[in-house]
Amino acid sequence: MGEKKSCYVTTPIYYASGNIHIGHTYCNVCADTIARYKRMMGYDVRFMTGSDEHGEKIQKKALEAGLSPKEYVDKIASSFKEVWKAMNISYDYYVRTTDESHVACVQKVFTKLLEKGDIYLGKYEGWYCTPCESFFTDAQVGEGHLCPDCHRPVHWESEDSYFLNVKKFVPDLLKFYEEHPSFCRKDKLNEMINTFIKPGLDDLCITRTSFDWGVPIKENPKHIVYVWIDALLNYVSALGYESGDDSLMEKYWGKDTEIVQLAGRDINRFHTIYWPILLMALGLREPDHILVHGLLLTKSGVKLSKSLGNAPSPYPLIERYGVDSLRYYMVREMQFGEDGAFTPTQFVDRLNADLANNYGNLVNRTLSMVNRYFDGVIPTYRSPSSPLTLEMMEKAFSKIEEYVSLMDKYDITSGAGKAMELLALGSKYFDDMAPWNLAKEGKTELLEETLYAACELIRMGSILLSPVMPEKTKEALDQENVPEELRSFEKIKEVGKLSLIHVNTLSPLFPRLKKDEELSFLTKLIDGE
Ligand code: ME8
Repeated sequence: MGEKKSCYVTTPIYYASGNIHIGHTYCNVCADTIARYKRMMGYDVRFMTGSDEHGEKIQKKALEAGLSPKEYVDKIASSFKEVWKAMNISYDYYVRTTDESHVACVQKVFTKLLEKGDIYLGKYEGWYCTPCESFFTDAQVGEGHLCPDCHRPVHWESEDSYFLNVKKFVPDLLKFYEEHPSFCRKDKLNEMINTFIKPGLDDLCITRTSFDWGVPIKENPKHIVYVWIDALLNYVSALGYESGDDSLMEKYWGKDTEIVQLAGRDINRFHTIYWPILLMALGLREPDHILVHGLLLTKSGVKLSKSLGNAPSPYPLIERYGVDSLRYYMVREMQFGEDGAFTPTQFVDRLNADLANNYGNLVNRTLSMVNRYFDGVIPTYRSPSSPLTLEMMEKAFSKIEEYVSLMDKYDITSGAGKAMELLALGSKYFDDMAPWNLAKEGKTELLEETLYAACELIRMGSILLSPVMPEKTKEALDQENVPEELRSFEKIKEVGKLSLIHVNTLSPLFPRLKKDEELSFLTKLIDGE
Protein backbone atom coordinates (compact mmCIF):
# COMPACT_ATOMS: atom_id res chain seq x y z
CA MET A 1 0.00 0.00 0.00
CA GLY A 2 1.28 3.50 -0.86
CA GLU A 3 1.79 6.23 1.72
CA LYS A 4 -0.89 8.51 0.32
CA LYS A 5 -4.34 7.87 1.62
CA SER A 6 -6.47 9.91 -0.70
CA CYS A 7 -6.69 9.38 -4.38
CA TYR A 8 -8.24 11.41 -7.19
CA VAL A 9 -9.04 9.44 -10.33
CA THR A 10 -10.25 11.20 -13.47
CA THR A 11 -11.30 10.23 -16.97
CA PRO A 12 -11.28 12.71 -19.82
CA ILE A 13 -14.63 14.41 -20.11
CA TYR A 14 -16.45 13.05 -23.13
CA TYR A 15 -17.47 15.24 -26.05
CA ALA A 16 -21.20 15.77 -25.92
CA SER A 17 -21.43 15.44 -29.67
CA GLY A 18 -23.06 12.05 -30.11
CA ASN A 19 -23.48 8.67 -28.50
CA ILE A 20 -21.01 6.75 -26.38
CA HIS A 21 -19.58 3.71 -28.19
CA ILE A 22 -17.56 0.80 -26.84
CA GLY A 23 -14.29 2.59 -27.66
CA HIS A 24 -15.24 5.36 -25.23
CA THR A 25 -16.34 2.95 -22.56
CA TYR A 26 -12.85 1.47 -22.46
CA CYS A 27 -11.38 4.48 -20.66
CA ASN A 28 -14.13 4.67 -18.10
CA VAL A 29 -14.01 0.92 -17.40
CA CYS A 30 -10.26 1.13 -16.77
CA ALA A 31 -10.66 4.23 -14.58
CA ASP A 32 -13.47 2.56 -12.66
CA THR A 33 -11.32 -0.53 -12.09
CA ILE A 34 -8.55 1.69 -10.71
CA ALA A 35 -10.94 3.69 -8.52
CA ARG A 36 -12.51 0.52 -7.11
CA TYR A 37 -9.10 -1.02 -6.52
CA LYS A 38 -7.91 2.06 -4.63
CA ARG A 39 -11.08 2.05 -2.51
CA MET A 40 -10.51 -1.63 -1.79
CA MET A 41 -6.98 -0.77 -0.62
CA GLY A 42 -8.33 1.75 1.87
CA TYR A 43 -7.88 4.99 -0.03
CA ASP A 44 -10.34 7.83 0.25
CA VAL A 45 -11.13 8.00 -3.46
CA ARG A 46 -12.80 10.67 -5.50
CA PHE A 47 -13.55 9.47 -9.00
CA MET A 48 -14.64 11.96 -11.59
CA THR A 49 -16.00 11.79 -15.10
CA GLY A 50 -18.16 14.16 -17.10
CA SER A 51 -18.99 15.81 -20.37
CA ASP A 52 -17.24 18.35 -22.53
CA GLU A 53 -20.12 20.44 -23.84
CA HIS A 54 -18.76 23.52 -25.58
CA GLY A 55 -17.25 24.25 -28.97
CA GLU A 56 -18.07 24.84 -32.59
CA LYS A 57 -18.62 21.18 -33.39
CA ILE A 58 -21.34 20.85 -30.74
CA GLN A 59 -22.97 24.11 -31.79
CA LYS A 60 -23.21 22.76 -35.35
CA LYS A 61 -24.59 19.41 -34.18
CA ALA A 62 -27.28 21.16 -32.13
CA LEU A 63 -28.28 23.24 -35.13
CA GLU A 64 -28.56 20.10 -37.26
CA ALA A 65 -30.77 18.54 -34.59
CA GLY A 66 -32.97 21.66 -34.47
CA LEU A 67 -32.14 22.29 -30.81
CA SER A 68 -30.41 25.03 -28.88
CA PRO A 69 -26.87 24.00 -27.86
CA LYS A 70 -27.94 23.75 -24.22
CA GLU A 71 -30.96 21.59 -25.05
CA TYR A 72 -28.72 19.40 -27.16
CA VAL A 73 -26.03 18.90 -24.51
CA ASP A 74 -28.64 18.32 -21.79
CA LYS A 75 -29.97 15.39 -23.80
CA ILE A 76 -26.51 14.04 -24.49
CA ALA A 77 -25.32 14.41 -20.89
CA SER A 78 -28.27 12.40 -19.61
CA SER A 79 -27.65 9.71 -22.21
CA PHE A 80 -23.99 9.55 -21.06
CA LYS A 81 -25.07 9.13 -17.45
CA GLU A 82 -27.34 6.24 -18.49
CA VAL A 83 -24.47 4.47 -20.22
CA TRP A 84 -22.22 4.90 -17.18
CA LYS A 85 -24.97 3.48 -14.99
CA ALA A 86 -25.33 0.48 -17.28
CA MET A 87 -21.54 0.02 -17.21
CA ASN A 88 -21.53 0.23 -13.41
CA ILE A 89 -19.12 3.18 -13.37
CA SER A 90 -18.82 4.26 -9.75
CA TYR A 91 -18.00 7.95 -10.24
CA ASP A 92 -18.39 10.27 -7.28
CA TYR A 93 -18.88 13.41 -9.31
CA TYR A 94 -20.04 14.18 -12.82
CA VAL A 95 -18.81 17.47 -14.19
CA ARG A 96 -20.40 19.31 -17.10
CA THR A 97 -18.56 22.20 -18.70
CA THR A 98 -21.88 24.05 -18.89
CA ASP A 99 -22.20 23.89 -15.07
CA GLU A 100 -22.27 27.43 -13.66
CA SER A 101 -19.54 26.53 -11.20
CA HIS A 102 -17.28 25.32 -14.00
CA VAL A 103 -17.92 28.38 -16.16
CA ALA A 104 -17.13 30.67 -13.22
CA CYS A 105 -13.91 28.76 -12.55
CA VAL A 106 -12.76 29.08 -16.19
CA GLN A 107 -13.45 32.82 -16.15
CA LYS A 108 -11.56 33.32 -12.90
CA VAL A 109 -8.59 31.34 -14.15
CA PHE A 110 -8.52 33.47 -17.29
CA THR A 111 -8.54 36.71 -15.29
CA LYS A 112 -5.88 35.41 -12.94
CA LEU A 113 -3.51 34.44 -15.76
CA LEU A 114 -4.20 37.67 -17.67
CA GLU A 115 -3.30 39.66 -14.56
CA LYS A 116 -0.16 37.57 -14.08
CA GLY A 117 0.87 38.20 -17.67
CA ASP A 118 0.77 34.53 -18.67
CA ILE A 119 -2.09 35.31 -21.04
CA TYR A 120 -1.75 38.14 -23.58
CA LEU A 121 -3.74 39.50 -26.56
CA GLY A 122 -2.35 38.80 -30.06
CA LYS A 123 -3.41 37.68 -33.49
CA TYR A 124 -3.81 34.10 -34.55
CA GLU A 125 -3.35 32.66 -37.96
CA GLY A 126 -3.05 28.99 -38.63
CA TRP A 127 -4.50 25.74 -39.93
CA TYR A 128 -7.59 24.74 -37.98
CA CYS A 129 -9.25 21.33 -37.80
CA THR A 130 -12.88 21.78 -36.73
CA PRO A 131 -13.58 18.12 -35.75
CA CYS A 132 -10.48 18.09 -33.51
CA GLU A 133 -10.89 21.73 -32.42
CA SER A 134 -7.15 22.19 -32.92
CA PHE A 135 -4.75 24.54 -34.67
CA PHE A 136 -1.73 23.18 -36.54
CA THR A 137 1.41 24.54 -38.16
CA ASP A 138 2.39 24.28 -41.85
CA ALA A 139 4.76 21.44 -41.05
CA GLN A 140 2.10 19.54 -39.15
CA VAL A 141 -0.54 19.68 -41.89
CA GLY A 142 1.94 19.05 -44.72
CA GLU A 143 1.33 19.75 -48.38
CA GLY A 144 -2.03 18.00 -48.40
CA HIS A 145 -3.33 20.31 -45.65
CA LEU A 146 -4.62 17.42 -43.60
CA CYS A 147 -5.06 17.27 -39.85
CA PRO A 148 -2.19 15.21 -38.37
CA ASP A 149 -4.59 13.68 -35.82
CA CYS A 150 -7.70 12.72 -37.84
CA HIS A 151 -6.38 13.19 -41.40
CA ARG A 152 -9.29 15.34 -42.48
CA PRO A 153 -8.82 18.64 -44.40
CA VAL A 154 -7.97 21.68 -42.28
CA HIS A 155 -8.76 25.32 -43.13
CA TRP A 156 -6.92 28.61 -42.61
CA GLU A 157 -8.15 30.83 -39.80
CA SER A 158 -7.10 34.30 -38.69
CA GLU A 159 -8.49 36.16 -35.70
CA ASP A 160 -7.67 38.39 -32.72
CA SER A 161 -6.91 36.01 -29.94
CA TYR A 162 -5.54 35.65 -26.46
CA PHE A 163 -2.50 33.45 -26.03
CA LEU A 164 -1.15 31.35 -23.22
CA ASN A 165 2.54 31.96 -22.66
CA VAL A 166 3.48 28.34 -23.28
CA LYS A 167 7.10 28.94 -24.36
CA LYS A 168 8.00 30.42 -21.00
CA PHE A 169 7.11 27.17 -19.25
CA VAL A 170 8.86 24.70 -21.56
CA PRO A 171 12.16 24.53 -19.59
CA ASP A 172 10.24 23.94 -16.35
CA LEU A 173 8.09 21.34 -18.07
CA LEU A 174 11.13 19.40 -19.29
CA LYS A 175 12.64 19.61 -15.83
CA PHE A 176 9.40 18.33 -14.35
CA TYR A 177 9.41 15.33 -16.73
CA GLU A 178 13.02 14.56 -15.72
CA GLU A 179 12.30 14.73 -12.03
CA HIS A 180 9.06 12.72 -12.19
CA PRO A 181 9.72 9.60 -14.24
CA SER A 182 6.42 8.05 -13.20
CA PHE A 183 4.38 11.01 -14.52
CA CYS A 184 3.85 9.29 -17.87
CA ARG A 185 5.21 6.22 -19.63
CA LYS A 186 8.57 7.06 -21.17
CA ASP A 187 7.73 6.04 -24.74
CA LYS A 188 4.48 8.02 -24.74
CA LEU A 189 6.21 11.07 -23.32
CA ASN A 190 9.14 10.86 -25.72
CA GLU A 191 6.69 10.83 -28.59
CA MET A 192 5.28 14.13 -27.30
CA ILE A 193 8.73 15.63 -26.74
CA ASN A 194 9.93 14.65 -30.21
CA THR A 195 6.79 15.57 -32.12
CA PHE A 196 5.72 18.72 -30.36
CA ILE A 197 8.32 20.12 -27.97
CA LYS A 198 11.61 19.65 -29.84
CA PRO A 199 10.41 21.27 -33.10
CA GLY A 200 9.52 24.32 -30.93
CA LEU A 201 6.30 24.77 -29.04
CA ASP A 202 4.40 27.97 -29.86
CA ASP A 203 2.33 29.94 -27.42
CA LEU A 204 -1.18 28.51 -27.46
CA CYS A 205 -4.10 30.43 -28.87
CA ILE A 206 -6.76 30.08 -26.21
CA THR A 207 -9.75 32.14 -27.38
CA ARG A 208 -12.00 32.13 -30.42
CA THR A 209 -14.31 34.80 -31.84
CA SER A 210 -15.80 32.90 -34.80
CA PHE A 211 -18.60 31.28 -32.78
CA ASP A 212 -20.18 31.81 -29.40
CA TRP A 213 -20.95 28.42 -27.79
CA GLY A 214 -18.43 28.44 -25.00
CA VAL A 215 -17.25 30.35 -21.95
CA PRO A 216 -17.01 34.10 -22.68
CA ILE A 217 -14.16 35.87 -20.93
CA LYS A 218 -15.17 38.64 -18.58
CA GLU A 219 -12.65 41.11 -19.99
CA ASN A 220 -13.81 40.84 -23.61
CA PRO A 221 -16.99 38.71 -23.94
CA LYS A 222 -16.85 38.30 -27.71
CA HIS A 223 -13.90 36.00 -26.96
CA ILE A 224 -14.80 32.43 -26.10
CA VAL A 225 -12.29 30.27 -24.22
CA TYR A 226 -10.75 27.58 -26.44
CA VAL A 227 -12.60 24.35 -25.76
CA TRP A 228 -9.49 22.43 -24.69
CA ILE A 229 -8.54 24.97 -22.01
CA ASP A 230 -12.17 25.05 -20.89
CA ALA A 231 -12.22 21.23 -20.81
CA LEU A 232 -8.90 20.67 -19.02
CA LEU A 233 -9.92 22.96 -16.20
CA ASN A 234 -12.75 20.56 -15.36
CA TYR A 235 -10.31 18.49 -13.33
CA VAL A 236 -9.99 21.27 -10.78
CA SER A 237 -13.34 23.04 -11.23
CA ALA A 238 -14.87 19.70 -10.17
CA LEU A 239 -13.02 20.16 -6.86
CA GLY A 240 -14.29 23.70 -6.38
CA TYR A 241 -11.10 25.48 -7.49
CA GLU A 242 -11.58 29.26 -7.27
CA SER A 243 -15.08 28.78 -5.83
CA GLY A 244 -14.22 30.22 -2.42
CA ASP A 245 -14.45 26.78 -0.80
CA ASP A 246 -11.07 25.04 -0.91
CA SER A 247 -11.97 21.95 1.08
CA LEU A 248 -12.07 19.52 -1.84
CA MET A 249 -8.97 21.00 -3.44
CA GLU A 250 -7.08 20.54 -0.19
CA LYS A 251 -8.29 16.98 0.13
CA TYR A 252 -7.93 15.76 -3.44
CA TRP A 253 -5.42 18.08 -5.06
CA GLY A 254 -3.14 18.35 -2.03
CA LYS A 255 0.42 17.15 -1.83
CA ASP A 256 -0.58 13.91 -0.13
CA THR A 257 -3.17 12.92 -2.69
CA GLU A 258 -2.36 10.40 -5.37
CA ILE A 259 -3.67 12.04 -8.53
CA VAL A 260 -4.26 9.57 -11.34
CA GLN A 261 -5.55 10.86 -14.65
CA LEU A 262 -6.44 8.66 -17.60
CA ALA A 263 -6.38 9.81 -21.21
CA GLY A 264 -6.43 8.06 -24.56
CA ARG A 265 -3.27 8.33 -26.63
CA ASP A 266 -5.17 10.55 -29.10
CA ILE A 267 -5.37 13.27 -26.44
CA ASN A 268 -2.00 12.68 -24.83
CA ARG A 269 -0.67 16.03 -26.10
CA PHE A 270 -3.19 18.02 -24.10
CA HIS A 271 -2.69 16.03 -20.92
CA THR A 272 1.09 15.80 -20.84
CA ILE A 273 1.99 19.20 -22.33
CA TYR A 274 -0.71 21.85 -21.93
CA TRP A 275 -2.29 20.56 -18.73
CA PRO A 276 0.97 20.60 -16.70
CA ILE A 277 1.75 24.04 -18.12
CA LEU A 278 -1.63 25.40 -17.09
CA LEU A 279 -1.09 24.01 -13.61
CA MET A 280 2.37 25.57 -13.42
CA ALA A 281 0.97 28.93 -14.48
CA LEU A 282 -1.67 28.64 -11.76
CA GLY A 283 0.86 27.54 -9.13
CA LEU A 284 -0.94 24.23 -8.60
CA ARG A 285 0.75 20.87 -8.14
CA GLU A 286 1.04 18.41 -11.01
CA PRO A 287 -0.75 15.05 -11.14
CA ASP A 288 1.24 11.97 -10.13
CA HIS A 289 0.30 10.05 -13.23
CA ILE A 290 -1.14 10.62 -16.63
CA LEU A 291 -2.02 7.07 -17.62
CA VAL A 292 -2.11 7.14 -21.38
CA HIS A 293 -4.18 4.27 -22.69
CA GLY A 294 -4.38 2.74 -26.14
CA LEU A 295 -7.29 2.68 -28.52
CA LEU A 296 -9.73 -0.05 -29.41
CA LEU A 297 -9.31 -0.83 -33.07
CA THR A 298 -11.20 -2.98 -35.52
CA LYS A 299 -9.58 -6.17 -36.72
CA SER A 300 -8.26 -4.26 -39.70
CA GLY A 301 -6.53 -1.79 -37.40
CA VAL A 302 -8.92 1.17 -37.69
CA LYS A 303 -9.84 3.15 -34.55
CA LEU A 304 -13.40 2.55 -33.39
CA SER A 305 -14.82 6.03 -33.63
CA LYS A 306 -17.99 8.03 -33.69
CA SER A 307 -17.15 9.88 -36.87
CA LEU A 308 -16.12 6.75 -38.76
CA GLY A 309 -19.37 5.06 -37.75
CA ASN A 310 -17.65 1.72 -37.10
CA ALA A 311 -18.12 1.61 -33.35
CA PRO A 312 -21.03 -0.24 -31.78
CA SER A 313 -22.97 0.93 -28.79
CA PRO A 314 -22.19 -1.02 -25.61
CA TYR A 315 -25.87 -1.80 -24.96
CA PRO A 316 -26.31 -4.92 -27.16
CA LEU A 317 -23.13 -6.38 -25.63
CA ILE A 318 -24.27 -5.62 -22.09
CA GLU A 319 -27.65 -7.18 -22.76
CA ARG A 320 -26.28 -10.36 -24.25
CA TYR A 321 -23.16 -10.99 -22.15
CA GLY A 322 -23.69 -8.97 -19.00
CA VAL A 323 -21.78 -5.85 -18.08
CA ASP A 324 -19.09 -7.66 -16.13
CA SER A 325 -18.10 -9.89 -19.02
CA LEU A 326 -17.67 -6.82 -21.21
CA ARG A 327 -15.68 -5.02 -18.51
CA TYR A 328 -13.49 -8.06 -17.97
CA TYR A 329 -12.80 -8.44 -21.66
CA MET A 330 -11.73 -4.83 -21.98
CA VAL A 331 -9.42 -4.88 -18.98
CA ARG A 332 -7.91 -8.29 -19.61
CA GLU A 333 -7.68 -8.60 -23.37
CA MET A 334 -6.09 -5.27 -24.19
CA GLN A 335 -2.77 -4.58 -22.48
CA PHE A 336 -3.40 -1.30 -20.64
CA GLY A 337 -1.39 1.37 -22.44
CA GLU A 338 -1.35 -0.41 -25.81
CA ASP A 339 -3.81 -0.43 -28.69
CA GLY A 340 -5.85 -3.57 -29.16
CA ALA A 341 -8.33 -4.99 -31.60
CA PHE A 342 -11.84 -5.73 -30.47
CA THR A 343 -12.60 -8.88 -32.40
CA PRO A 344 -15.51 -11.31 -32.06
CA THR A 345 -13.29 -14.40 -31.90
CA GLN A 346 -11.07 -13.04 -29.16
CA PHE A 347 -14.13 -11.86 -27.28
CA VAL A 348 -15.82 -15.28 -27.26
CA ASP A 349 -12.58 -17.17 -26.59
CA ARG A 350 -11.60 -14.92 -23.68
CA LEU A 351 -15.02 -15.13 -22.04
CA ASN A 352 -15.15 -18.90 -22.41
CA ALA A 353 -11.59 -19.57 -21.27
CA ASP A 354 -11.39 -17.23 -18.29
CA LEU A 355 -14.93 -16.73 -17.11
CA ALA A 356 -16.88 -19.87 -18.02
CA ASN A 357 -14.12 -22.51 -17.89
CA ASN A 358 -11.94 -21.09 -15.14
CA TYR A 359 -13.78 -18.85 -12.66
CA GLY A 360 -17.36 -20.04 -13.28
CA ASN A 361 -16.36 -23.68 -13.41
CA LEU A 362 -14.40 -23.53 -10.15
CA VAL A 363 -17.37 -21.98 -8.35
CA ASN A 364 -19.72 -24.48 -9.90
CA ARG A 365 -17.62 -27.57 -9.20
CA THR A 366 -16.76 -26.56 -5.66
CA LEU A 367 -20.21 -25.58 -4.53
CA SER A 368 -21.91 -28.55 -6.17
CA MET A 369 -19.52 -30.90 -4.36
CA VAL A 370 -20.21 -29.07 -1.10
CA ASN A 371 -23.89 -29.71 -1.81
CA ARG A 372 -23.43 -33.31 -2.86
CA TYR A 373 -21.06 -34.48 -0.14
CA PHE A 374 -21.84 -32.16 2.78
CA ASP A 375 -25.48 -31.12 2.32
CA GLY A 376 -24.45 -27.60 1.33
CA VAL A 377 -22.37 -26.92 4.43
CA ILE A 378 -18.71 -25.89 4.03
CA PRO A 379 -16.66 -28.40 6.06
CA THR A 380 -14.90 -27.36 9.25
CA TYR A 381 -11.45 -25.88 8.73
CA ARG A 382 -8.43 -27.80 9.97
CA SER A 383 -4.77 -27.03 9.35
CA PRO A 384 -4.00 -28.68 6.01
CA SER A 385 -2.49 -32.15 6.18
CA SER A 386 -1.77 -32.61 2.49
CA PRO A 387 1.37 -31.01 1.02
CA LEU A 388 -0.70 -30.31 -2.08
CA THR A 389 -3.07 -28.10 -0.10
CA LEU A 390 -0.20 -26.30 1.57
CA GLU A 391 1.52 -25.74 -1.73
CA MET A 392 -1.67 -24.49 -3.38
CA MET A 393 -2.30 -21.99 -0.55
CA GLU A 394 1.27 -20.78 -0.67
CA LYS A 395 0.98 -20.21 -4.40
CA ALA A 396 -2.33 -18.40 -3.92
CA PHE A 397 -0.73 -16.06 -1.38
CA SER A 398 2.09 -15.21 -3.75
CA LYS A 399 -0.41 -14.52 -6.55
CA ILE A 400 -2.07 -12.01 -4.20
CA GLU A 401 1.25 -10.24 -3.65
CA GLU A 402 1.96 -10.17 -7.37
CA TYR A 403 -1.53 -8.84 -8.06
CA VAL A 404 -1.02 -5.98 -5.62
CA SER A 405 2.33 -5.02 -7.03
CA LEU A 406 0.94 -4.96 -10.59
CA MET A 407 -2.21 -3.06 -9.66
CA ASP A 408 -0.15 -0.52 -7.71
CA LYS A 409 1.72 0.11 -10.93
CA TYR A 410 -1.64 0.48 -12.71
CA ASP A 411 -1.04 -2.62 -14.80
CA ILE A 412 -4.66 -3.61 -14.48
CA THR A 413 -4.42 -6.07 -17.38
CA SER A 414 -1.74 -8.19 -15.72
CA GLY A 415 -3.39 -7.68 -12.32
CA ALA A 416 -6.61 -9.23 -13.63
CA GLY A 417 -4.45 -11.98 -15.15
CA LYS A 418 -2.94 -12.78 -11.73
CA ALA A 419 -6.40 -13.07 -10.21
CA MET A 420 -7.29 -15.57 -12.95
CA GLU A 421 -4.07 -17.47 -12.31
CA LEU A 422 -5.03 -17.72 -8.67
CA LEU A 423 -8.40 -19.21 -9.62
CA ALA A 424 -6.74 -21.54 -12.10
CA LEU A 425 -4.81 -23.08 -9.21
CA GLY A 426 -8.18 -24.58 -8.31
CA SER A 427 -8.51 -26.78 -11.40
CA LYS A 428 -5.03 -28.15 -11.02
CA TYR A 429 -5.66 -28.78 -7.34
CA PHE A 430 -8.88 -30.67 -8.10
CA ASP A 431 -7.07 -32.77 -10.70
CA ASP A 432 -4.36 -33.60 -8.15
CA MET A 433 -6.68 -34.28 -5.21
CA ALA A 434 -9.52 -35.86 -7.22
CA PRO A 435 -12.15 -35.16 -4.53
CA TRP A 436 -14.64 -37.52 -6.28
CA ASN A 437 -12.22 -40.39 -5.60
CA LEU A 438 -11.69 -39.23 -2.01
CA ALA A 439 -15.48 -39.45 -1.59
CA LYS A 440 -15.59 -42.94 -3.10
CA GLU A 441 -12.72 -44.11 -0.95
CA GLY A 442 -14.28 -42.67 2.20
CA LYS A 443 -11.33 -40.32 2.87
CA THR A 444 -13.62 -37.78 4.44
CA GLU A 445 -11.02 -35.64 6.19
CA LEU A 446 -9.07 -35.12 3.01
CA LEU A 447 -12.25 -34.45 1.08
CA GLU A 448 -13.20 -31.82 3.65
CA GLU A 449 -9.77 -30.23 3.40
CA THR A 450 -9.99 -30.11 -0.40
CA LEU A 451 -13.40 -28.50 -0.61
CA TYR A 452 -12.59 -26.09 2.20
CA ALA A 453 -9.44 -24.94 0.40
CA ALA A 454 -11.35 -24.50 -2.88
CA CYS A 455 -13.91 -22.32 -1.08
CA GLU A 456 -11.09 -20.09 0.16
CA LEU A 457 -9.67 -19.87 -3.34
CA ILE A 458 -13.02 -18.69 -4.68
CA ARG A 459 -13.21 -16.09 -1.93
CA MET A 460 -9.70 -14.77 -2.64
CA GLY A 461 -10.08 -14.72 -6.42
CA SER A 462 -13.44 -12.96 -6.15
CA ILE A 463 -11.99 -10.24 -3.94
CA LEU A 464 -9.14 -9.65 -6.39
CA LEU A 465 -11.48 -9.51 -9.37
CA SER A 466 -14.07 -7.32 -7.68
CA PRO A 467 -12.70 -4.01 -9.06
CA VAL A 468 -13.14 -5.35 -12.60
CA MET A 469 -16.35 -7.34 -12.12
CA PRO A 470 -18.18 -5.89 -9.14
CA GLU A 471 -21.47 -7.71 -9.79
CA LYS A 472 -20.33 -11.20 -10.73
CA THR A 473 -17.80 -11.40 -7.93
CA LYS A 474 -20.53 -10.39 -5.49
CA GLU A 475 -22.74 -13.10 -6.96
CA ALA A 476 -20.00 -15.70 -6.43
CA LEU A 477 -19.45 -14.56 -2.85
CA ASP A 478 -23.21 -14.60 -2.29
CA GLN A 479 -23.50 -18.13 -3.65
CA GLU A 480 -20.79 -19.19 -1.24
CA ASN A 481 -22.51 -17.09 1.44
CA VAL A 482 -19.24 -15.48 2.52
CA PRO A 483 -19.85 -13.10 5.45
CA GLU A 484 -19.44 -9.41 4.60
CA GLU A 485 -16.38 -8.95 6.84
CA LEU A 486 -14.45 -11.64 4.95
CA ARG A 487 -15.00 -9.92 1.61
CA SER A 488 -12.53 -7.09 2.22
CA PHE A 489 -8.99 -7.09 0.93
CA GLU A 490 -7.77 -6.54 4.47
CA LYS A 491 -9.07 -10.00 5.42
CA ILE A 492 -8.12 -11.78 2.24
CA LYS A 493 -5.44 -13.93 3.87
CA GLU A 494 -7.50 -14.79 6.94
CA VAL A 495 -8.00 -18.40 6.04
CA GLY A 496 -10.09 -20.60 8.30
CA LYS A 497 -13.28 -18.66 8.90
CA LEU A 498 -15.62 -20.26 6.38
CA SER A 499 -16.33 -23.34 8.50
CA LEU A 500 -19.94 -24.51 8.60
CA ILE A 501 -21.29 -21.80 6.33
CA HIS A 502 -24.38 -22.96 4.48
CA VAL A 503 -23.89 -22.18 0.79
CA ASN A 504 -26.73 -20.81 -1.32
CA THR A 505 -28.45 -22.32 -4.31
CA LEU A 506 -26.27 -22.54 -7.30
CA SER A 507 -26.78 -20.97 -10.70
CA PRO A 508 -24.04 -20.79 -13.32
CA LEU A 509 -22.09 -17.53 -13.06
CA PHE A 510 -21.05 -17.47 -16.70
CA PRO A 511 -22.75 -19.69 -19.26
CA ARG A 512 -20.36 -21.26 -21.76
CA LEU A 513 -20.83 -19.47 -25.07
CA LYS A 514 -21.51 -21.35 -28.30
CA LYS A 515 -18.88 -19.95 -30.57
CA ASP A 516 -20.75 -20.13 -33.90
CA GLU A 517 -23.88 -18.50 -32.56
CA GLU A 518 -21.96 -15.73 -30.86
CA LEU A 519 -19.74 -15.04 -33.83
CA SER A 520 -22.73 -14.57 -36.05
CA PHE A 521 -24.23 -12.16 -33.51
CA LEU A 522 -21.00 -10.26 -32.96
CA THR A 523 -19.88 -9.91 -36.57
CA LYS A 524 -23.06 -7.97 -37.27
CA LEU A 525 -21.92 -5.47 -34.66
CA ILE A 526 -18.15 -5.41 -35.08
CA ASP A 527 -15.92 -5.69 -38.08
CA GLY A 528 -14.05 -8.99 -37.68
CA GLU A 529 -13.80 -12.58 -38.76
O1 ME8 B 1 -11.26 13.67 -26.36
N1 ME8 B 1 -10.65 3.29 -28.03
O2 ME8 B 1 -13.48 13.48 -25.79
P1 ME8 B 1 -13.91 12.18 -26.62
C1 ME8 B 1 -10.30 3.71 -26.79
N2 ME8 B 1 -13.54 15.90 -24.85
N3 ME8 B 1 -10.60 4.93 -26.32
C2 ME8 B 1 -11.29 5.75 -27.13
C3 ME8 B 1 -11.71 5.37 -28.42
C4 ME8 B 1 -11.35 4.06 -28.87
N4 ME8 B 1 -11.67 3.60 -30.07
N5 ME8 B 1 -12.38 6.41 -28.97
C5 ME8 B 1 -12.38 7.40 -28.02
C6 ME8 B 1 -12.27 14.10 -25.84
N6 ME8 B 1 -11.73 7.00 -26.92
C7 ME8 B 1 -12.23 15.41 -25.07
C8 ME8 B 1 -11.49 15.19 -23.77
S1 ME8 B 1 -10.55 16.03 -21.42
C9 ME8 B 1 -10.07 17.47 -20.77
C10 ME8 B 1 -11.33 16.41 -22.92
C11 ME8 B 1 -11.43 7.75 -25.69
O3 ME8 B 1 -15.34 11.98 -26.30
C12 ME8 B 1 -10.50 8.92 -25.97
O4 ME8 B 1 -9.18 8.46 -26.09
O5 ME8 B 1 -13.52 12.32 -28.05
C13 ME8 B 1 -10.71 9.74 -24.73
O6 ME8 B 1 -9.86 9.28 -23.70
C14 ME8 B 1 -12.18 9.48 -24.38
O7 ME8 B 1 -12.58 8.35 -25.16
C15 ME8 B 1 -13.08 10.65 -24.66
O8 ME8 B 1 -13.00 11.02 -26.02
